[in-house]
Order: sequence, then structure tokens, then C-alpha cells
Amino acid sequence: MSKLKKKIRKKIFDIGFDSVGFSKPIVDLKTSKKLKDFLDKNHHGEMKWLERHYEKKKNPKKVWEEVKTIMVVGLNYAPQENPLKINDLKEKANISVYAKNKDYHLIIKNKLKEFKNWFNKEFNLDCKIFVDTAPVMEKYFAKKTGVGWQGKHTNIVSKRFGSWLFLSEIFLSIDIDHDKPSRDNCGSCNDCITICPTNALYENSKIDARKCISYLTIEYKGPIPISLREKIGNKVYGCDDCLSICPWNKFSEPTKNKNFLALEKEKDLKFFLNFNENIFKKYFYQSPILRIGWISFIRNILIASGNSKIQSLSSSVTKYVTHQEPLLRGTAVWSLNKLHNFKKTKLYQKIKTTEKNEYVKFELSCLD
Ligand code: B12
Repeated sequence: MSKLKKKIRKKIFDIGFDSVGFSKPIVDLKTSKKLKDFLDKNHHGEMKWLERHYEKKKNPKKVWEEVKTIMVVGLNYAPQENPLKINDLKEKANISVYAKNKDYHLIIKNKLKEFKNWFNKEFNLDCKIFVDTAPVMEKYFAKKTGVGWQGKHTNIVSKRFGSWLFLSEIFLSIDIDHDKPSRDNCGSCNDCITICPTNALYENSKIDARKCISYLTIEYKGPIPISLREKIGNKVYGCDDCLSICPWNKFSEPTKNKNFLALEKEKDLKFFLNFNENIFKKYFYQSPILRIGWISFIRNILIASGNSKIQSLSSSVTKYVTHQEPLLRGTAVWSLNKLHNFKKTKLYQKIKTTEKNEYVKFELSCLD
């Protein structure tokens, strides 16, 4: 290993990253074809930005012309407890591990900036830093640099950190000897494919994002397909089932970064049903949940409330049946019908005759 590489690696670990690897900035033809196939099948759903990113993803030089080396850095965010336990707590709002504290983008960006400043001073060279939202094939390069292999859940798995690594990249304009790619260590295990409540995963490492609970509760803004609602259970933001079941997690240690540890115990669904938009914004200040907005969040809470079958939630859900936002009216109708026989109520008769919105009328007709 060159002295330069040693020095850079040391700095990365000093800053607090847990894993690092180096690669040439080339995406192989097979991978670009797979990405195209994913897009052609419309498996990205409403995430249209993935189409716009296509050319750049295929060719990192279109992201930064000077790039000669891509460094992938991983940060362990393993939780202290297996998140699968929370699936059974029907009265609780189940928030995915990565969203239980500050937005990881902010935490990682700060660390990457620290590296950038150091690199700039030390070598008088620029570098580019990316986390998540840029047109970079993060998982492909993570595999290529030996940070981990692409598990059947499509995410990167590492022998040391299991399925709990955030990924980010540093583009350098200098050549550094690259690392060997990781070997695939999933073997015959299909636990992640089997556990997925909505069958979003198929074959080896392929996903139809439109079925993924993470997509439905975070990225998708419309009415969640009725056929998938019960499968969402108590999940109100993201899903970790495919990661949590991964047997490689038994080697992982809970993250030492306190910004990634859950800030509090799971809250009751009732607590969030009483949130208005202002309270939502204050409560989720600095959380990734802020990004989906109050309407999507309450939509998710209404679905989880319906799935809870806890009748005492009915009064809190009922107020959304007359809300000005059609998405919330429609979802509340579904939710109330799960909680009790809504069709037998006077309220149902009333809104059945007064509702004008086509989507809400559709939800009402589905109760017939
Ligand atoms: C879009 C996106 C999503 C979408 C689509 C998910 C997906 N699997 O692509 C949705 C919203 C569903 C999502 C969900 C989640 N995401 Co996300 N997401 C992204 C994002 C922004 C782009 C990924 C992308 O380009 N997808 C498109 C597909 C085509 O990419 P791909 O999986 O690499 O596709 C390859 C495989 O299908 C492969 N392939 C095809 N056939 C075969 C066959 C074999 C044998 C193999 C090995 C491969 C293979 O070829 C394709 C092209 O290379 C990345 C960040 C980034 N910039 O990369 C984060 C990212 C992948 N997400 C991440 C996380 C943490 C999550 C969630 C866990 C969040 C949560 N708890 O809810 C879930 C996990 C769900 C899941 N099982 O994927 C992390 C994953 C970290 C890791 N260790 O890998 C990333 C890297 C963000 C980050 N910076 O850390 N995400």
C-alpha cells in the first residue's frame, strides 16, 4: 500500500468512518445494463430523478471530469436492538432505524467536509464529496472497493458491520491503487427475500421499488395501493425488515456514533395522530422525516392506525375524514373501516352523499 493511501485511510478512520475502499471511476457495461433494465421496467416508480441521473451514474466523469479515483466510505449505524421486535407493537409508530435521530446526510456531510478541508490543505488539491442524493452508484462502487458485497436485499453487506452501513463517496483527481472487490457471501440464504412483507425483492439483488415499504412510506406521495396497506403493519417511515433479518448482523456492533442511536423509545400512534403541521415541523426538525412533509406522514400514521385494530384510536382518526386534504380523507376512510364497521355509521352515510372528490369517492366505494 502506498504511503499516500495509508495517510488517507488513517485520516478517514480518525474522522470516525468505519470502512473505506478505493476504485477506478469506471462503471462496467453489465452494471449500466442492469440499471437500464431497472428503469425500463419502471421499477423506480415515481422516483423520476433516477432517470435523469442515468447518464451520470453510468459515467462518473460526467459528475466530475477530473475524477481518477473513487473512495467509498462506510459508517456503521447498527441499532442496539433488533428492529424486528418493534413490528409486533401494534400501538406504536414504527420508524426505520436510520430516521430515529438526526438526518444522516447532515452528519456524514460534516465528516466529509472535514476530510475535504484536510485533503485540500495537505495536498493542495480539490476533491468532491457525495452522500446518497448524487448520481453515483454507491452500492456498485462499495462492492468494487471491497467495502462489502451486494446482498440479496440489494444493499451492501459487510462481514464486520452486517447490513448497517451508510455509504458515501469522495472523488479524487489523483490515481491511488484500487482495492479488490468483495466476494458475495450470501450463499443460499434467502431470508431477506422471504421476510419482505410486500414481495418487493426478487431473484438475486433485484427490487421493484414500487412495492418496497420504504418507497411507499417515504418517496411515494399518493394513496398507497389498498392491496399493500395491511402488509405495511405499524411502519410509518421506511422499513428495515430485509436488513434486520440478515444473519451477518450478528457480527456487527451497535454504532458508537450517538447521532445514530434512537433519541427516544417508540411513540404511540395516538401521539402522532394529534400532530398538526406546525408541531410536525418542530418535532422533526433536523430529522429526515421532515422531508416527506406532514401530509405523507399522517397518511402513514392513518394506515398504521387502521392496521393496529385498536378501536380507541377511532376518535383521533375520525377528524381526518373531514380534513381539507383528499389524501387524508381517503386514507382515514380506509383506516376507520379497519377499526370498526364504519359503513354502519351515520358519518359514513353523510360523507357518502356529500363527498365530491373522485379519489375519496373511490375509497368509499371500496368499502362496499
Ligand atoms: C433509490 C434508492 C432507494 C429506493 C430504491 C432501492 C434500491 N434498492 O435501489 C428505495 C426508496 C426503495 C430505497 C430504500 C432503502 N434504502 Co435507499 N437508496 C436509493 C439510492 C438513492 C439510489 C439507489 C439506486 O440507484 N437504485 C437503483 C438500482 C438499479 O440500483 P442497484 O440496487 O444498485 O441495482 C443494481 C442491482 O439491481 C443489480 N443487479 C441486477 N441484477 C443483479 C444480480 C446480481 C447477482 C447482483 C449482485 C446485482 C444485480 O444491478 C443493478 C445496477 O447495478 C441510494 C443512494 C445512491 N446514490 O446509490 C440509496 C441507498 C441504496 N439506500 C440505502 C438505504 C439505507 C435504504 C433503506 C434501508 C432505508 C430504509 N430503512 O427504509 C431502504 C432499503 C430497501 C432496499 N431493500 O433496497 C443505502 C444503502 C446502504 C447500503 N449498505 O447498501 C443507500 C446506499 C444510501 C446511502 N448513502 O447509504 N432506496
